[in-house]
Amino acid sequence: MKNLLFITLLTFSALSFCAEHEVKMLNFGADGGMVFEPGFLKVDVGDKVNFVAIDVSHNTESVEGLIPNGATGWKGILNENVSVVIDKEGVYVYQCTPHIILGMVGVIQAGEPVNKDEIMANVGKITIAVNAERLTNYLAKVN
Ligand SMILES: [Cu+2]
Repeated sequence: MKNLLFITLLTFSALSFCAEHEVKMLNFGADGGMVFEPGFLKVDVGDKVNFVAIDVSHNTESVEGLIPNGATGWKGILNENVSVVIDKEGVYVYQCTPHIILGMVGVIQAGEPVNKDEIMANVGKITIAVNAERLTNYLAKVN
């Protein structure tokens, strides 16, 4: 009986396993000033992404129209750690709202990039004055 319970628990934990990923909100990182690190992340549907407010004055917010159809967006407040479960397959673009103008933007790919064409068609709506190549580079990693 004890063995059966043990096997049941093992099976359950194997089925419910989802990976967790960390994205840091930083004043300075490998890609320059005011960045998410890593700025591009590839995950599986059901994985959790933990945005960690290492430095102050940052947030994370999914960009309307630049996430998969039917996906749940998110909007963190300044200085807040946010955990997001990625619930739909596709590409997600997110920003730090006060620093999007400085190119503080990130991309998450979950499974197949089913909405990449839509993203590429609409990404020009984001206004970025500095470090605009970051978003271009992150989107180039989507495949
Ligand atoms: Cu920021």
